[in-house]
Amino acid sequence: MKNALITGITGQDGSYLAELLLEKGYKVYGLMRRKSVVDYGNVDHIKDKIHFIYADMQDIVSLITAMKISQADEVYNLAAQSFVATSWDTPCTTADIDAIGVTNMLEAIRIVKPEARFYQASTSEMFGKVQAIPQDETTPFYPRSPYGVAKLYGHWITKNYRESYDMYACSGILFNHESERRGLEFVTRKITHAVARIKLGVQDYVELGNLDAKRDWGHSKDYVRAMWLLLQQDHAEDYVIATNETRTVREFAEAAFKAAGIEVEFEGEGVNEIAKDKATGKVVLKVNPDFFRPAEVELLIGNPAKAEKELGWEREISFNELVERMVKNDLAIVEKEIKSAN
Ligand code: NAP
Ligand code: G4F
Repeated sequence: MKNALITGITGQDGSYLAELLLEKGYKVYGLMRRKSVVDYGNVDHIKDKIHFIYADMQDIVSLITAMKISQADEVYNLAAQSFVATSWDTPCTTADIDAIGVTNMLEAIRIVKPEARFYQASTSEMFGKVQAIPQDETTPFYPRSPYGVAKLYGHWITKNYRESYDMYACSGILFNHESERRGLEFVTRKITHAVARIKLGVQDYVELGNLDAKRDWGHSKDYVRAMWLLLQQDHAEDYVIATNETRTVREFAEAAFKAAGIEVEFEGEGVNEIAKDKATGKVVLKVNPDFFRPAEVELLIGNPAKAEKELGWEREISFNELVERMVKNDLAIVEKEIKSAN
């Protein structure tokens, strides 16, 4: 039996990865942050199978202790302040967690068990103002947010520890991946949750920012399989994980409304753009400039050819299935809320 340590286990990816590793027979350790009300987040349903360790990415002592307790063979570093918009509000904390936190974890491994294998959750946000289309492992980076900049440090320090200490340390450069467990503030889940509320009559419209931004969206369940594959190779290398399809936020919204049985049409431009329900003429989407970012990543589309060829990875959940699963899940959640309120 192998031991795995997952930082960020309570988040979206951490929960799917924990399920995958438990299925594979790993003993799974997960880092938890202390909160005033105990909250297991997305792993509540499997909490009895996980060995929790209280720790924080900003506290290297707690990470050294976590390595001593877990004696992890594989460490998956998923913990992060992961919401790009907030990184302009808390740039220093974002850097402490997403940049220095990676060094803290790498040092803890180097001190306690240098032969442990290390996965770093790198991101397509590092490509930012893209220098090539599509983006692959050779594309130069140009981050556009404090989050992207901090993650770029995490990416390079991982490569540096691989080269300096011959550690098995690698990064998956993952493009956007969503799911039924996505945080409510990210645009996909914000849309599917609002669509469910609009469909069930408890909300009139959703307000969004830049509808022209393009993202390469996959499902988290497919992407955590890639994380595991990255740590099972003969030697450590970095890989892009993506679908090679890109869509605008507008297209995601259109697909989500359609999945709930609402056909929408868009009219107007820029901040005056709206979407109406074709059947009723009611406005169901408005643009609100408050949701625009100080600097935007306009277009992301990844080329996962290296991962497909060398890891045998491929995504199984299509864009339409992703949207349908998220809308169906939010319809069930909102329906339940309505019933319990009555
Ligand atoms: P998420 O749902 O926001 O989860 C983030 C996790 O990090 C949570 O478990 C959170 O714990 C934990 N965390 C935050 N600050 C911490 C700290 N100081 N110490 C310890 N734990 C801390 O994120 P996700 O979508 O699963 O993403 C997982 C990782 O992949 C992140 O590093 C993200 O930046 C990266 N990534 C995500 C995507 C994507 O599209 N989802 C794409 C590329 C890369 P609490 O529950 O205590 O808040
Ligand atoms: O859903 P988002 O907040 O995700 P973003 O910024 O692409 O970041 C996510 O993916 C990264 C991988 O590329 C991860 F590293 C990161 O941790 C995170 O998981 O925004 C997507 C796009 C942006 O262009 C944003 O400006 O949607 C646009 N958008 C338009 N209206 C909105 C909104 N985003 C949010 N969150 N809320 C809106 O109302």
